Amino acid sequence: MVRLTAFTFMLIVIANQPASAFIWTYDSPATFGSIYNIASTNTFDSLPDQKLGSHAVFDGIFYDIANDPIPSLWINDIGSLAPSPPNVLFVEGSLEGIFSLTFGPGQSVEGVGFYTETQGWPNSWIIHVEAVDGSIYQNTFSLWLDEHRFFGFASPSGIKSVAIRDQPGDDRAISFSIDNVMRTAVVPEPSTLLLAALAGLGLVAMRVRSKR
Ligand SMILES: [Ca+2]
Repeated sequence: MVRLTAFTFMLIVIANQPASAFIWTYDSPATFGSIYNIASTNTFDSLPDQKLGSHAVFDGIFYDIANDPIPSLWINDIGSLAPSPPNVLFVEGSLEGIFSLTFGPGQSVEGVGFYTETQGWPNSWIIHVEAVDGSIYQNTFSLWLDEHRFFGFASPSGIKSVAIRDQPGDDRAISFSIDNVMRTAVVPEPSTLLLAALAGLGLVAMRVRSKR
């Protein structure tokens, strides 16, 4: 009965929210992959070992480390226990560094998912996700040495960015890898679509005027 009441309450809360004000989270890649139409999955395994610097783009995903004096992204085989060995995208940053996944200016995806994995030592991080409609999901997570965990996020309005930074207080720099990055199609944000539509209307108006 208590459970039913809680469920009913939850339904009422959901019913009162705008339909798009959500970020759904998934901890199983199988579930995530069965719900969403996955357009690309990057295992990083076909890429040679290399240092990428503070910015890289793969499969329409922009990987970046900001606010960091010595940022580095690497493709390497440091993740021996990675979900798809040998290679991972390894993120090496300082305490202040913020690692992010975005999809280009004015672009979003319905869903994005990936594994995180530790290298070297256990640590804690803050993960921060923003949707196009302004919804925010934020949480902390910890991983043991060589443990990996899947994170999937989706929003009807579109996921705009996923950022990971160090959890203050544990005095350890961001140092982790990500692997098997899945995403749905990259689409322009609604505001971008509106601007494009307005620009299109403007062109039509100009053509009509020039014909007169
Ligand atoms: Ca891999």
